[in-house]
Amino acid sequence: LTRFCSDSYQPEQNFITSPKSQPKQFVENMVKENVVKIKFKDSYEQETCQSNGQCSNDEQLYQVPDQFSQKNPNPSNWPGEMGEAYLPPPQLEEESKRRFSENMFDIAVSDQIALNRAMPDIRNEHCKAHSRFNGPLPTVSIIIVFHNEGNSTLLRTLVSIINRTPWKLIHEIILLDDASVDREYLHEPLEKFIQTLPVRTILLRNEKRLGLISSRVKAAKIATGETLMFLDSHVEVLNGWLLYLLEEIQKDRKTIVCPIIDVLTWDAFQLLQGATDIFGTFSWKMIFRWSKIQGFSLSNQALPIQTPTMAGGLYAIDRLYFEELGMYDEGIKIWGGENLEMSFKCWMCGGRIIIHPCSHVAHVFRKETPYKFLESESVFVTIFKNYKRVVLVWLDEYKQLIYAVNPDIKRLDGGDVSDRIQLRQKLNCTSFKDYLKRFKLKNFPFNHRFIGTVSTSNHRCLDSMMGPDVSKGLNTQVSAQTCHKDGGNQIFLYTTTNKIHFDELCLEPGEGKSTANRNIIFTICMNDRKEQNWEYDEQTFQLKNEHFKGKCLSILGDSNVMLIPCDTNNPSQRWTFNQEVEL
Ligand code: LR7
Ligand code: MN
Repeated sequence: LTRFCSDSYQPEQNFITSPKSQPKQFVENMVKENVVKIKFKDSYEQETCQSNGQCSNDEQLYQVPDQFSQKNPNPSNWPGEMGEAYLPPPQLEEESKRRFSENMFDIAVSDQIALNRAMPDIRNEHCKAHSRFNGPLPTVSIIIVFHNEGNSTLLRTLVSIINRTPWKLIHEIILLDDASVDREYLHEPLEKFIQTLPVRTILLRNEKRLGLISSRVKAAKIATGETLMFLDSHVEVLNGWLLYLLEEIQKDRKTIVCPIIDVLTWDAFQLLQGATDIFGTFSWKMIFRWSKIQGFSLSNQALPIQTPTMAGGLYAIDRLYFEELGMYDEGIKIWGGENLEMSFKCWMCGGRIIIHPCSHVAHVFRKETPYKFLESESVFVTIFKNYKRVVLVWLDEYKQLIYAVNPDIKRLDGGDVSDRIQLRQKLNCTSFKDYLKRFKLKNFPFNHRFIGTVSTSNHRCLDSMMGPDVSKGLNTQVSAQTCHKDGGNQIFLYTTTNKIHFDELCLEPGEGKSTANRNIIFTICMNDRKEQNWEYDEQTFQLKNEHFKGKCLSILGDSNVMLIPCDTNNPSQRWTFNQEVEL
């Protein structure tokens, strides 16, 4: 067995790992003069060591460090150790409430948790069996952009990186302060803090706020590592996280690799394991979504999973490949949609995106966004303009569907995208349809029969009555409303396999006694589920359920959409599809 020596860098004797203290005070006590903004890796060099204590400078071997070999682990009763929940005790409640809105997570709780708290090794057995890597693996520039980040959350991000990553792989860490306001601890204390890190760390500041996207581009332009690793500024990386990611890039440089995103709760900083049987998709409203893999098997849990889209915050990419792909569209302001731009671009132009189930990074999920976007417009306007750019450049004819469902995206002007269209031409990319064909995304079929409103002869339209988060619409009832001609929730899609979709959900009769009429609800679409299949009778205009023979889709009363016995005389069973989107 080999493991990393901690002789040259002893976390236990150093403030980085020092416990419960208030980080700000802490840093000031521990670090003396000399404010420099760049710390070059010099005297500290991690080495691989034999269990007999003999160290070798084997450049080729990387091993997932065994965190329990730490000489002096923190007492197990310290707050948050092993990712346990820590809720504010009575004496902390006041501070906890008062400061909550600074970050929209409980910074008072975070401050009580050691920067080097131990975390469980949540890798599965298949991953644990793969813990030695023969290199050389590419080096990495870790890029962390932050705006008004909490102190202890940012420092814990850094300490977790130092404690759980072979330093020889870290070419540098680039921190970019995106014009944070009134946060003294992000100035001198942070500058002093990074001096103590055993890897080269660069701290840059934006004079004016650029937003996450332009900031990442700015950082990437000065990065010199072979790969880039983007992280949010409130994460804790877990054992082995980076090795699995870099190995995939080593195998194929046109690969974007994402870790599993585990959850740190905003109230208790508790570690909750992220699902490993999921992939990314996106909704008709251009919102990133997770989807479960059907029939996921245990045997392949150490193998990466291809994902059509990524969440965007945490991923590794070859630095020159990032450049080849045109980095990000800097017309995208603050953030939003950039993850889809990167996803479409990568897949449509010869690359691939994977999630590695062995790589775990825990991310603090906030209660809500604590900061403003642009002064001049609302968050939604900024985000929809961003989406508009992505739609114009990448979605081809499918943009009509997005526009129909979200007229704001159609209406808003995202600015000039000609340089991004040129990029797409230069990269020689395939069509959006080919991308859909490859993944067979259920909500974006490529050979469907119809997209538009579905109305009865008495001018009532099917309506989903859904908010922006379609997943919240699962198991809710389908409604009938006056046809309003504004698209949105009245846009449905009818497939060649007789399913009626709203986005990723399908219409299906809900539970009920066999004799009773059933409400129609939204459920997860499943190929072989006959209850979801509706045969359209072009003579009678009825929609006949394939499972419940002799029953038809109908409106009862004003707005109840129900399954009732078919009756050709009933005008509420006579449906018309009004094609509104031509694909
Ligand atoms: O103006 C800004 N400048 C910044 O530097 C606004 C934000 N930021 C920083 C901020 O400090 C943070 O480090 O940008 C990062 C992301 O902002 P968050 O943490 O407020 O938002 P989020 O966690 O919801 O971010 C997710 O969605 C964004 C929009 O597309 C980005 O893609 C983020 O990178 C993304 N984060 C993740 O994917 C982590 C996992 C969450 C999920 C799913
Ligand atoms: Mn975040």
